[in-house]
Amino acid sequence: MAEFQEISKLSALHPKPVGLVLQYGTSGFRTNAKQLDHIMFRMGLLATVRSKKTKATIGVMVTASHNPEEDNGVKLVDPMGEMVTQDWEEHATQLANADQEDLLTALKNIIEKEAINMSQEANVFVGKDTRSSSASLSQAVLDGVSALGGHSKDYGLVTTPQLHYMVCCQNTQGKYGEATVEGYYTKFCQAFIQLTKNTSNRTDDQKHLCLDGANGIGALKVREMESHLKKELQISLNNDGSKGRLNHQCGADYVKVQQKPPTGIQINPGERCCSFDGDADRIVYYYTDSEGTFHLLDGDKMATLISTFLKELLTQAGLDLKIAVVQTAYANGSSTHYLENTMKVLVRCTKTGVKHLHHVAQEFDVGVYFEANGHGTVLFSKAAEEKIQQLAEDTNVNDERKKAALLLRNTINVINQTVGDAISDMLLIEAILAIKGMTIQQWDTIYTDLPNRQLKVKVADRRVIDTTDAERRAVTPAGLQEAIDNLVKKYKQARSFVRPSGTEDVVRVYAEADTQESADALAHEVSLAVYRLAGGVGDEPKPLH
Ligand code: 16G
Ligand code: MG
Repeated sequence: MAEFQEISKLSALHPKPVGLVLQYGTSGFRTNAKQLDHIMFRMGLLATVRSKKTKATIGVMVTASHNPEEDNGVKLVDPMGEMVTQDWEEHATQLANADQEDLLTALKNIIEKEAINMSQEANVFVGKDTRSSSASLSQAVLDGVSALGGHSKDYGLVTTPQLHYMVCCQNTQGKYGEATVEGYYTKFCQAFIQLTKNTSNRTDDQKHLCLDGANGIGALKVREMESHLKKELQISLNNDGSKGRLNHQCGADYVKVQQKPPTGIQINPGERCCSFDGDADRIVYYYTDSEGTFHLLDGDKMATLISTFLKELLTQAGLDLKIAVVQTAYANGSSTHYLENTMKVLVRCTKTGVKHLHHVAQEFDVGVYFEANGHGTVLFSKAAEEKIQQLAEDTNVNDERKKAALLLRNTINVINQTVGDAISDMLLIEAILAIKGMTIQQWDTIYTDLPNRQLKVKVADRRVIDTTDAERRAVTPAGLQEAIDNLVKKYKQARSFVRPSGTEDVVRVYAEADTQESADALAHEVSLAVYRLAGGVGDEPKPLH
């Protein structure tokens, strides 16, 4: 076939370095940008084939999120804006690792296995972040698409969630919104303005938000969006990319991991601040108090605020819809306790990685999902959306129910349901705080986080650790879980688990307890157990104090 000849010719321009093996990991391929040109070309091919298979538009996003500037990566977006399915992740790995001369065979294998009709039209949307390597890498994706005769649309610089949104808009024939950045701003900002319009006594102080854009794409896009907010949200944008380096001592990951404010930002006591990550699909909030102590409000705090707000509205609206919060093992024990025992909200725990949370959230009428690190959104079932819509239009309901239904409808519209979205999450949180007339300090005191510690342990092969129960228990190596159980028993309100990282060659250790000293000591002792029982390499882990 003609198209295969074209591939042979073009793939020679995007050769695979001999011996390089990469895996489609938790969020796609990610490594030093210099190693990715062939991967991009091949993902262009794969996205085209996936488009033919699903008879829908597929997205390809070039980004390495919170990684350093010199890295890059790529992830595929499925028709409804969700992450590509697991079996196609395997196809991606196969195609990426085929030797240059075996590429056609690998591609044909996928086509055959998936029974693809190659005469079907294909359509691929491509987006990229602000990394200097992203321009040529996204061109390689486009080359891959055209090598197979697919149509492509290059959105250029967009956030990851914006690309997810475009794909969903396109495949729902505009029902989700218009597939342009302008359409994105209009949809989400209009909903925000509707939500906050009856909170007229907001002062300029309350409307003010300090934002750390991680020197990345999120900053650029917030600047573009600002006029749509009609001063109802006044953002002072820091780390906007004009000076600092991407993700360098700033951004959501830095703030969460370091538990301190980013550099390049002047924070006044009590001021509400937030940080995006490098592709704007993660957000965390924070403030410093009058004593200069830093307070982080992470994904768990956001999930709690959002689910409380939604549960109250559902009650006021008299709608019997099933709401749940989906978390991972990293969720602070206090948040889970508060949600289950005070809020009486159903909580489900699942494996790390957005796609797992997204999947579980789909089981409920209203599924609020957040990772502690700030990845998350809310999903509404079709039935839930319809019920809310009907109530909002019903002329025979009392004012309280009506008001709640209208707020719920606008809440749905301010949320990017395709994937966690820092911009949309920010608008949602800002709207809730405005409606509730709540300060960030008041939000923070809903519950108090248990002190916790995360550590990494280097082992010869992290795959020796196998986990179960949403990564909360280790099945192998033998004796490890028993050792952890015995260590946990020594401390109050303690919990600990270990899991192999999906993005780094390490084993991650998490511990929480009633005091920071206990959490630190427990994390260290568990690290030692991992080192001894799971083939630690290098020096033995040292105590933190
Ligand atoms: C990826 C995931 C993130 C997860 C992290 C865990 C997506 C879009 N991103 O960044 O959700 O928290 O991996 O990393 O799914 P780890 O396996 O190294 O701990
Ligand atoms: Mg990200």
